[in-house]
Amino acid sequence: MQQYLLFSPEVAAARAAGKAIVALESTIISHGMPYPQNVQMAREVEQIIRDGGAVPATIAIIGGKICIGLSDEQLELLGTSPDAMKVSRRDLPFVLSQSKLGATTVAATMICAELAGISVFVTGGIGGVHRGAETSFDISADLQELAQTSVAVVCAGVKSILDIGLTLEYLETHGVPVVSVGQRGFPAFFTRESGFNADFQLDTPADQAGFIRTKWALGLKGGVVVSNPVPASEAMPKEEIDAITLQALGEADDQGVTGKNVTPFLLARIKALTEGRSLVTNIALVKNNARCGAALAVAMLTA
Ligand code: PSU
Ligand code: MN
Repeated sequence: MQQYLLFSPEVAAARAAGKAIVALESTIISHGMPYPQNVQMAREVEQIIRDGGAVPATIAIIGGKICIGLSDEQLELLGTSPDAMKVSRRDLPFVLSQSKLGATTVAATMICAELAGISVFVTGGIGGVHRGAETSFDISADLQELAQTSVAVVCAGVKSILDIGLTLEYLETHGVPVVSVGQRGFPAFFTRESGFNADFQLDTPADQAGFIRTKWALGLKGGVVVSNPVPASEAMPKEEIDAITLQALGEADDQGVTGKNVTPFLLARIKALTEGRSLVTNIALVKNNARCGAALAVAMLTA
């Protein structure tokens, strides 16, 4: 597997020095946000991680390699290429063997991070069980990955475009612990509360790192969801986002949007329907997660 990995000079140096490294996904850049905010967000998030004492490793598939750590030009390429593929677990062999440009989802980024020996990964929101999954069968591969791949994923919970209750049930069935930071409630991405609780509240990076180390030391493979609520000053009004989510879901249904296109469609529609305000919140919560993830990665070194 190592033959497919290509480390950037910054990440290679961090590995050699035994520094804390934080993985970042690239679907959020190519399919989650519009240009140029996507590339600007990616650069700022990387800097927040550096300022937090860790080294950022944004992951993507370029030129037949799993790139761990990207140059400015590579970030720009991902942010501007309309043909960048959204790559989940099933797509990895195709993009690699065909030397396509691939942006990795939470699932694929977890796989690549584990291969690269990186145990902490920061994103915005994870995929989950979609509303109506009992007929569509639409359950994100992110959940299966959390069940089997040993990487801690720092996120702001899951969006209310998903069925949050069923997502938590699925994670419980697969033995994936959901930890929350600073509150007991499990956050709903744009808002701080979802109406559901996380399994465990662990506020300090040392406690989070101790929990994660203990899970893996027991031989309990798989991920941990570290859910970090959006700062109150940046959260969206719940009534507004709920109404807009319903409208976007209706439009997806009417237009027959299915499969991997569902999540990008909903994100783009919510952004348009909120006149860009959802994007401001989205960027703020990713940055907030970057601070949390950098501190966690540093704490993992001594846990
Ligand atoms: N949630 C977001 N922004 C995103 C995604 C999810 O707020 O960009 C992306 C992530 O890459 C996640 C993927 O892994 O969508 C899930 O897609 P799907 O629902 O098709 O599994
Ligand atoms: Mn899906």
